Amino acid sequence: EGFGPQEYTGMKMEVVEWSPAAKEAIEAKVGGRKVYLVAATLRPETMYGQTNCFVGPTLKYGVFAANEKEAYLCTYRAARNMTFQGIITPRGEVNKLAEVEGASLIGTKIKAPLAVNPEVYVLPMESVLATKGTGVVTSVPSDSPDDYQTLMDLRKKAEYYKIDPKWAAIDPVPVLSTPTYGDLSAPAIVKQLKILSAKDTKQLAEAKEIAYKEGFYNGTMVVGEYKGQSVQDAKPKVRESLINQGLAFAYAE
Ligand code: A2H
Repeated sequence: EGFGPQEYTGMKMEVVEWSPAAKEAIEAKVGGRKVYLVAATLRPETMYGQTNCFVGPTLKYGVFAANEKEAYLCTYRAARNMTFQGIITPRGEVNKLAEVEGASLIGTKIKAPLAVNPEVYVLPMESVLATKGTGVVTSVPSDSPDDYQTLMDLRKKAEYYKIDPKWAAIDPVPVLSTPTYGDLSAPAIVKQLKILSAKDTKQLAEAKEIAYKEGFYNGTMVVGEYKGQSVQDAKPKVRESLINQGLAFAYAE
């Protein structure tokens, strides 16, 4: 990190059904456009295993016109960056149609491109940074220790987090297998490091490092079009295919 630009994949997750609060804040203002939550990920090959999507409950999000037909929900900062990358036109001009706080988005149902579970819900994650990516994080608890532990915390304290348990009901889905950790590496590493809460940030950083290296260098896909291929080979192919199908775009920062 910090050495040149980070090449994300911007996953377009179309809204299927707004939460009541988001509907109130957004629906009448988008001029009939389809709205997509845009999640920035470094692991496009894991999109088969999305089980939900995270927003920062206290962060501010906007809905930005991408063109006549589509609008993207993300932070203002990300939308502005997108205008300089030709993702949103014209260059440097941000057209904000609506704004909403992350907390209001919780419970919104969205499409999860490529995923074994084609529709998933928006949930809160306290550690989402306003200064990175789009402020929207797609959740893959099979391979991301942060996503896994946050999902477990939400399940344990659904009432405290004000979520309907059914929004957090999808279990981790095997995406890739590694010799050391099997096909659900994040849960295995979280257990090995005795992580108990998403607030164990130091151990989670270590878990993230282990999961990333193990998956990238020793992982084999167990699902999808590139099943049986190495993660290293599959990663750029999955990314290109998502972009060619209009389900994602390249986003750098
Ligand atoms: B990754 P880097 Cl399966 N705040 O996607 C906090 N985290 C954010 C974020 C934000 N504003 N925006 C993106 N991210 C997450 C998948 C994934 C990711 C897997 C495994 C590891 C992993 C599914 N979540 O990231 O600091 C996103 O989660 C570990 C590197 O720019 C994004 O990729 O390196 C990653 O952090 C980008 O982090």
